Amino acid sequence: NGTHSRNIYQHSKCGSFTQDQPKLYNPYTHDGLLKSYLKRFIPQKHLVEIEHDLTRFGDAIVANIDHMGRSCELKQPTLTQFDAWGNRIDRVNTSEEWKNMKAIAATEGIIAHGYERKYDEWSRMYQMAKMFLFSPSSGMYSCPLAMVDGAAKVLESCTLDSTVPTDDRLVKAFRCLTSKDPSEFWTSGQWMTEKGGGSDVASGTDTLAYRQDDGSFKLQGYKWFTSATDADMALTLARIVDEQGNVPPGSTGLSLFYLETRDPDYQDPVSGLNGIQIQRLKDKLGTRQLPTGELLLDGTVAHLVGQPSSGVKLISGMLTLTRIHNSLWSAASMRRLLLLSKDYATKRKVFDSYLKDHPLHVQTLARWDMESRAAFLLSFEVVRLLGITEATPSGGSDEERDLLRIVTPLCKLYTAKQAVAAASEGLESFGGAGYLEDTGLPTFLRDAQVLSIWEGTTNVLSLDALRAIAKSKGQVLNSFFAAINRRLGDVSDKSKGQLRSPIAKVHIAAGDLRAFISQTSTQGSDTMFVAARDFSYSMTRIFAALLMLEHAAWEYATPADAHAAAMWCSQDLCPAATQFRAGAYSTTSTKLEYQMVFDDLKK
Ligand code: UCC
Ligand code: FAD
Repeated sequence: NGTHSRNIYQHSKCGSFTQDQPKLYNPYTHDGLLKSYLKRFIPQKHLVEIEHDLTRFGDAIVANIDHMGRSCELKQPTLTQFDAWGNRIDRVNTSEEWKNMKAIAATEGIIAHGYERKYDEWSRMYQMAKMFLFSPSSGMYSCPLAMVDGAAKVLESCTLDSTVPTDDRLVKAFRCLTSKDPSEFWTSGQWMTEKGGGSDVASGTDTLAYRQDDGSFKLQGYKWFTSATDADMALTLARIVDEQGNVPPGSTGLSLFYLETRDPDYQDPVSGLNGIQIQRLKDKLGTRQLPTGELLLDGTVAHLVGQPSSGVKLISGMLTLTRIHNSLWSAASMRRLLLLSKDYATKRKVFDSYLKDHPLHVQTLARWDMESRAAFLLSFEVVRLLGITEATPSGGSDEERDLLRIVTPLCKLYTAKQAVAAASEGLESFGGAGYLEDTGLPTFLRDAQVLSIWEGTTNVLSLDALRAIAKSKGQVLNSFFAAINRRLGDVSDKSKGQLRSPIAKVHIAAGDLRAFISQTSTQGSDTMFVAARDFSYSMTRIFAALLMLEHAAWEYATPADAHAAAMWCSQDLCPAATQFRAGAYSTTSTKLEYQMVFDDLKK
């Protein structure tokens, strides 16, 4: 009674138990959703080749790349501003592993596949599937790659536009951004944020552009957040000063510029930089693998892209791509941590059973799984639409283009929030181990938090969804509801009555959303602005419900797919209508909310 047959606590012995750690499996072959999704959409003639490549790449991730990604977190970038003799050199020091990520990205064609379009409209799906596998193991290298993709998209559009004169520099930059040759491959920055504003770029930007005799410009300004400060080039915004010294104000006063950070024609003889000083690197909660800096532009030579005064509109093309990548990262990090947690549930024993045999733990994982499926399906739907608009002769139908425009901000804002919640749940699923730095797990939570901030915050993207609706005079909404109705009908036909109840819930939610829109439209635009976030959540949940049901109605779907869809549809799919009925957007409520929030600041 209470005696031990042998003393295991002796001298240096610390007990005989050690916990088996979670194992990373091939993230392609072990992600049933990704595999089945690609099988559902990609024609067999392409699928064989694509699957082969993704399986090989998944193996490489397990064998090497994931460890390199972890090293990027452990060997964070530093800035050396001065040399021993007092010269300003502004050198960003990055690890070998970080540099190797660039080479891997090039060789694997992680950007190139999207532009070579070898697999027609499915090229984007292939490219983004690779990105999906790479992201959580890339040591945040997927951030510069997202900006590479965004910049390539803008430059491709500009160089294809016959109304804009072809600029050889832009053609060369596009070639480098989409190259598979590591010695030629370039990364790009996206410098939009200044001290005065990251959301309200129009008010925040005071960088000035002075025209030079050779047609180029010199920039003077201060860029407050620049990720991947080691980039080869950047797209940035500035205001062109006219001959009288006048500076155009507002959004339409902004023009888009292209610059090379180390342009051979304009290099500082000591730092090698093109009129740029790196003032400091940001000390951040997460994304610590990534050098994010503050840049002083002092005579940086840059070249106008497109027409003057159309900077915001042009850079929106970049935002579309980076927002898609943000969604993809959200979904990928959710799925990756979940895969680790699933494995851990088979290894960790508590109260005499493995975690996998505790139904409450399984339910926790299943709810997280459901969220990750929705995030995945939303992200890949946007990718699918992007591929159609880029690589089909018609450029897609009006409905497909409208959906791409509206679902991009919705998907980014919703999946980012899901990723933060999932990362928190994910860490908890490992108990105390999830909180320990040397497990590598806390990185998931730290890095997830940025997803809802950069590339447009949740509120700003909710307002972008309203912008898309207003700009199209409501047409994108018509397309949205038309797609919901028609595609739900297809699901109903295919599923032969099996998904009747969740389908009915989506129809009801879509009806509630329509009613909400017509009721608020009679109350003026203020109501819609206050409701913007709930409205965006409603559209997203309804659209994700459609996607989950479509996947569940596919001929090779599993009962788990149907169950996940039913689980998703049993939540409040239209919180805007629920809140509206509760009076949440009334003037009285808005005034009281103001008091709730700010009364404490009164003396
Ligand atoms: O955070 C950043 C980089 C982080 C690192 C990269 C991570 C990548 C993901 C990685 C995953 C691992 S870069 C900074 C990101 N910044 C933002 O996202 C800015 C947030 N603010 C906004 O989005 C605002 O809504 C603005 C700046 C776009 C709004 O500006 P304005 O001045 O109010 O704009 P307007 O006047 O409404 O729009 C100007 C024009 C209009 O076209 P026209 O001239 O034809 O009427 C708009 O319709 O731009 C058009 N436009 C758009 N077009 C505006 N937004 C869009 C859009 N989203 N799509 C298409
Ligand atoms: P603010 O605009 O001041 O927002 C503050 C709050 O106000 C937010 O909660 C926002 O949702 C809310 N808000 C704003 N407007 C409204 C509104 N109209 N209605 C309701 N609510 C509103 N930028 C770049 O250009 N390039 C980069 O490479 C880059 N890298 C970054 C890297 C990191 C790690 C981080 C954290 C940021 C980076 N950014 C970069 C900046 C980022 O894009 C901005 O921080 C972001 O867009 C938000 O802008 P802000 O910081 O000015 O916040």
